[in-house]
Amino acid sequence: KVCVLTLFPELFQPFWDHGIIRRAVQGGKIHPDTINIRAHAEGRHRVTDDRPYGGGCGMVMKPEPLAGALAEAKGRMPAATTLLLSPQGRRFDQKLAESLAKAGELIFVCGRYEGVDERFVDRFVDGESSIGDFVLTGGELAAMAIIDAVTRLIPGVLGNEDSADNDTFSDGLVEHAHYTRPPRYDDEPVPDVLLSGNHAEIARWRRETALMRTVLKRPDLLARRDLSPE
Ligand code: 9D3
Repeated sequence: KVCVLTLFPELFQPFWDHGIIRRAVQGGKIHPDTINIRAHAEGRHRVTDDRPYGGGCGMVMKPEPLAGALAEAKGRMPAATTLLLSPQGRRFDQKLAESLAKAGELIFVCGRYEGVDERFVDRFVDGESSIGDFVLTGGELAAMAIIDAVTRLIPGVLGNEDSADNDTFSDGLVEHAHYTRPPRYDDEPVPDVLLSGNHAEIARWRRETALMRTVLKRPDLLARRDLSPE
C-alpha cells in the first residue's frame, strides 16, 4: 500500500495509469492512494502555507493540514512508514529501494514551497529522502521516482523475474551495450561475437565491455567495488 500526500494529486493519475506501474496496480501488487493536503486545510481559502517566522522569502507549509492528511493516511494504513521528500534528505539509492520494497505500507509526503514546518517533520516523519543534488519545485517527481524504483522490485511485477537482478546498480557496474536488428545500421555492424551463438564468449564479452564502460562512464562505481585479479 502506498499513499501520497500532495497539493497536486492529479499529477499522480497518469503515473498510476501507465506501463509497468499500471500493470502492478491492476495485478494487485501495489495499492496506490493520494490524499490532497488542501482538503485538510481550514477556512474558506483552505490555506496550506504561511510566511516563515524570522523572515525571509518564500513560504512554509503549515503543520496542521499536513498532520490532518497524515492522520487520514494512517487511518487506512496504521503500520506505515512515513517518508518526507526533501532536498535535505538522504540520497535515495537502489539499496534503499530494495529495503522499501519489503515494507508493506509507505506514506510519501510531498513538500512544496521552501519547506515544511519542522514540528511536523520532528513529530511524524520517519525518514527524509532526496533524489539528488538538484533543485525541483516540489517532492512529487521525487516520490514518483522512488515509487517507480520500488514497485519494479516487488516480486511478480516485472515479467521476466530476473531482469531486476541484472540491473546496473545491483551489480555495481554499468551494463554492457545492447544491440538488436538490423545487423548493419548506417554502416555500423553489430559486434560479431553477439552473432556467433557462442554463449560463453558472449558472456565474457559482456562482462569485459561492462567493465570498460564503467571505467569510462561511471568510474565512481568502480572505485567502490572489489574486482578479481582477472
Ligand atoms: C533555497 C533552498 N532550497 C533548498 C535547496 C529551497 C527548496 C528548493 C526546492 C526547498 C524545496 C524545494 C523542492 N524540492 C523538493 O521538495 C525535493 C527535492 C529536490 O528539490 N531535489 C531532489 N530531491 C528532492 S525530494 C524533494
